Amino acid sequence: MKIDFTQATFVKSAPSIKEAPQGLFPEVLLVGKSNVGKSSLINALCRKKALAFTSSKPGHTRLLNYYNINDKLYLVDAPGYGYAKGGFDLDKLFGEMMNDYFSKATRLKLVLVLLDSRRELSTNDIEIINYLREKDIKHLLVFTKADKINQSEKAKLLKHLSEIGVEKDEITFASTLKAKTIEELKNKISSL
Ligand SMILES: Nc1nc2c(ncn2[C@@H]2O[C@H](COP(=O)(O)OP(=O)(O)OP(=O)(O)O)[C@@H](O)[C@H]2O)c(=O)[nH]1
Ligand SMILES: [Mg+2]
Repeated sequence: MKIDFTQATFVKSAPSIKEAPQGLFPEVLLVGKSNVGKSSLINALCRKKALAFTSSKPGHTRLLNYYNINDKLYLVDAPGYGYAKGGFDLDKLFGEMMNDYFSKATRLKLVLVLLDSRRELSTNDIEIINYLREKDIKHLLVFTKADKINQSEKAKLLKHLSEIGVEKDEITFASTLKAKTIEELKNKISSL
């Protein structure tokens, strides 16, 4: 199935899955550490500059944001984790919101786990990947900001991933600056 990602509209921001839109379409959820590039990736996929709100400061997205893609699927932008400031604990929000989400989102088809190409996986990242594996939820590890690493850094990362048992077809690299990587990701999403 070919999905036209440029036909994208914002549907709503939900403080919890209770307020999510009626489950008309299959859902693809994006999760990842705050500032990893979730909202930017949505904009790149949809070729829109400001469909999803991005920020250079972490902790921006605090709601589940639903985007309707071509009346074929919802992309769901989740708050990031790994960031606490000013009495606001993003990890707590993420944990509670996601527990609820995973138990109720019956149309969830795929989780994109975003990881920064330049950083090692955090404990949070590994916990989420293990959780998805245990629950048998289809997922793809998307290494973001791939424009910031060179070939030898990429090779090193791939070696590390293979050592910790991550399979090649579980991984994709993405950069908002490299259209080819965005096309590849679209094809992977469409084929699922
Ligand atoms: N060089 C480069 N920068 C990127 C890329 N993707 C995102 N960024 C930058 O990373 C920063 C964070 O991006 P966001 O998309 O707001 O990150 P987020 O994961 O939605 O963050 P939260 O909503 O806080 O969880 C912004 O300054 C983006 O411009 C990329 O592929 N390459
Ligand atoms: Mg965001």
